Amino acid sequence: MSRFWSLLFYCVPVLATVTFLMAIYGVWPLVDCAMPPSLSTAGETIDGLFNGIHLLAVVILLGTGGTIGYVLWRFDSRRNPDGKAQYFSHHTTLELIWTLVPGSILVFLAFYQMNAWSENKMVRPTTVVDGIEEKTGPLVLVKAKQFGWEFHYPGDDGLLETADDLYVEGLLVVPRGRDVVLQLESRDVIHSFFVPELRLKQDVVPGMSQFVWFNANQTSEVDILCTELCGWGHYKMKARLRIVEPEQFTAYTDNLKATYKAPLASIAKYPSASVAADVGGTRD
Ligand SMILES: [Cu+2]
Repeated sequence: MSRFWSLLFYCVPVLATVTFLMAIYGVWPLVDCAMPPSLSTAGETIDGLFNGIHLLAVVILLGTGGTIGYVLWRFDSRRNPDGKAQYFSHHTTLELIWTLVPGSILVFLAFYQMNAWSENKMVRPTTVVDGIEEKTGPLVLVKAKQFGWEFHYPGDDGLLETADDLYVEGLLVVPRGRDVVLQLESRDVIHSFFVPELRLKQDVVPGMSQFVWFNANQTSEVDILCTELCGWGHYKMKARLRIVEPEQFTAYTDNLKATYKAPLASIAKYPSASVAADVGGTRD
């Protein structure tokens, strides 16, 4: 009976590894269970790191799991009815090995991924303005709230967080082939901005302005998800990301400005509506 239990428990890591590998390589029935194809110029680097670290973990798991499996099978009570376990309190050489080997792997990974981390998380892309290189300003201000996303674009002044900002709920439109910087803010609780196709994920914390950036290498339309359990409606906190050609993006923002102003223009035609305009204030 002890052999049965040993095998049963041993199945857990084996099944975990097998299903994980099946998902990564898209083996039926786990097709399309892993990350979707990348739409970001950083995708190759990030996926390379992910797959490399994953492969390393599989090799370590097979090594340690294989050793445990062999010991369970080779030295069980049925094969060794008179066997007695050897007792020793510690083993310096073994302890050095299992400290130094994982330690050096982690130190290696820390240095190996440093450039990818700094390019994607620490050092914001720059733009040259009047001969001076400066940090690229945010293209869109993203405001997360229970349970949706607002995307604020600059108005005619080209600046965010001014009175003529325009905002759209649930749809983020950005240009392809350009460094896009987003400013993330929350209106209430902690949310998390996640676009799997861009390999981009960032917690959105109330009271903080955070910047994330990407460069999309093709046009597409994908989901934006919240990956922080932010309340009862967390499951429905979604939006769409539409990546368009740069000229389509300009047309989109121009159109946004034009349609946004339209109601005020029509209000001006009707004298009685001017009261409403006074109460509501001007919007630009
Ligand atoms: Cu949320």
